[in-house]
Amino acid sequence: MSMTVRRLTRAATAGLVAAAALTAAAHSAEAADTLGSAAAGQGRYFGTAVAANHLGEADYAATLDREFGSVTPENEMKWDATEPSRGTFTFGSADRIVDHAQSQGMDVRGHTLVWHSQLPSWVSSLGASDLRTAMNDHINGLMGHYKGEIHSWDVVNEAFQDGGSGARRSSPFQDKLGNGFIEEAFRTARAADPAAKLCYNDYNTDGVNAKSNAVYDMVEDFKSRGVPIDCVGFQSHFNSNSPVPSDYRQNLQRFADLGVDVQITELDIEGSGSAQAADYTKVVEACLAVSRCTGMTVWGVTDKYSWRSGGTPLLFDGNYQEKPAYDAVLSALGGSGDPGDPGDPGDPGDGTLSCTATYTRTADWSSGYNGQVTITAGDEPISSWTATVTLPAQQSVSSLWNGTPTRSGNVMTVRPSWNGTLAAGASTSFGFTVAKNGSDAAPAVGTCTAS
Ligand code: G2I
Repeated sequence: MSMTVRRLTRAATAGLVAAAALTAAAHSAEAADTLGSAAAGQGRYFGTAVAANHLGEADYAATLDREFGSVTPENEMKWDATEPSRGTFTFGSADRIVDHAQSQGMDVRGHTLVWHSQLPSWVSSLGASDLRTAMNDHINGLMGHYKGEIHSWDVVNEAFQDGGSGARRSSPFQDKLGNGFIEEAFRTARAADPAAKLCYNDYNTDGVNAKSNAVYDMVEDFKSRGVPIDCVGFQSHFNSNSPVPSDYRQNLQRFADLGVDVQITELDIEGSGSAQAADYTKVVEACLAVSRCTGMTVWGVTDKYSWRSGGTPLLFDGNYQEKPAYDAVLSALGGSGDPGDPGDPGDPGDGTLSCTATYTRTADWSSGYNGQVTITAGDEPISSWTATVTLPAQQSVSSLWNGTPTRSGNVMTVRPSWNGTLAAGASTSFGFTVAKNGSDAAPAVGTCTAS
């Protein structure tokens, strides 16, 4: 799509955005807060990563449109998606997301311009001088296409190595252009769209450590020499191996003190129930405690489409029900839930019996693993539940506890043993041991039904 056409699209959608705002205002007297509205009340945005191919799913779009004020295309703006061969730009999927966001009055984060991953092989095979030109052309191509339409761009992503060294990561850009490639990318980006905030984005930089120190030194150097940088993104992918750091707030604050905004850009936390909810609370509270922490983005709408779906790391389960983590985030943002909201566990309900099932891997060894499925009743008490677990073809279950399985091929239907009765919002779980037989893939947990 040409620049002109994109501008027309923006103008045409302005009317729709105004109409959506009116509808929202008309509902506000009785409606609960949403993540986006509660965050806006704190002067922050609350966003999510979005995949273009799910926008046609009604529940996905409804949840996205209701709850979030900002979107980040999960893969659609990456180099392999936007410039698969040199000089040929393809914006179809990214345009769908940007158009959808604009029709809902949402901001868009651009992710990402210069990254070693999802990089087409034609880029990696260029010599230094060609690579420099290609990098700048790519930045100009994307930022030009979306000029004036992107709130913040992740200009450079993940340029530092993991581990203790604080060194730069080896990549075609680093290896052929040297340290200066990051600075050059930011200077090119500033000229391409002066209105966009320019961010450096990375993971395992959420606490104070050698990697975040190295990024800190770079930002300090950029600020002292006038290299244009406006923000630092902290991806914040957490699980038991990489928990929310105790010095998270302190780390965000020290970057903010350098004179840049900080943003939580790809938040997800593996787990379930109250432990996951408590971790989400820590993250939201850390951001709210830092005045230059301008917003948070979770890395997906629903657990079922997460890049770590087995770890159920998001705020909505696979049936788009609000998880305890959702309630925790909303409350940390100062919002209040709707007492009639069937997604709020523990709320008085409308008589509909429901339950959700979430899966976690609780132990892992070379030939097998233990899985656990947590069943949580909806907003009415239930006396029984049924959940299905579909195993990858090679795998087999050797034992199962706290549930009664019936098996059909690789699908197990599990009903309660002693634990069918659950109060509204209460949970139980069953566990099982699996022989991998060469496949380490996660099982799929189907819809929970309650009676
Ligand atoms: O890995 C998690 C994130 C770490 N920070 C940068 C982010 O850009 C990154 O996102 C993930 C996406 O969530 C995944 O969806 O980046 C992955 C690739 O590096 C994405 O996975 C890819 C798969 O590897 C491909 O096989 C698939 O074709 O998603 C592609 C599109 O569905």
